[in-house]
Amino acid sequence: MKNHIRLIILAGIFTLEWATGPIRADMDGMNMSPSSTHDYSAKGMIKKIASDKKTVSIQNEDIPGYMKSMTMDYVVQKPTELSGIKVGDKITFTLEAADSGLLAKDIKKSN
Ligand SMILES: [Cu+2]
Repeated sequence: MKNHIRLIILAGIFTLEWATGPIRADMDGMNMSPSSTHDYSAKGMIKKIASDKKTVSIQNEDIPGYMKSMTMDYVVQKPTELSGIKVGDKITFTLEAADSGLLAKDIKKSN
């Protein structure tokens, strides 16, 4: 969801609206704790790869305690990890959630 990164950045500003209104509904099931970096092991499917391989869109399976299954854009830590991987492939990856946004690392093809 494209709103996700923006929500992280603006979480502090929109805390009230986010807790009570329509913005929260957009990312229901997602725990966006501010001011910390966390790694989550994740599984998913590649939905889109930028031509420079620096960003990727991944439909993730549920990540307990963080977010439900959804498709989101990630910055790729090491674009070389995407060689041999194409749209539609199932992968495992580590999702690093930081204040600055979402990073996908340790991307590996799975079965
Ligand atoms: Cu999300």
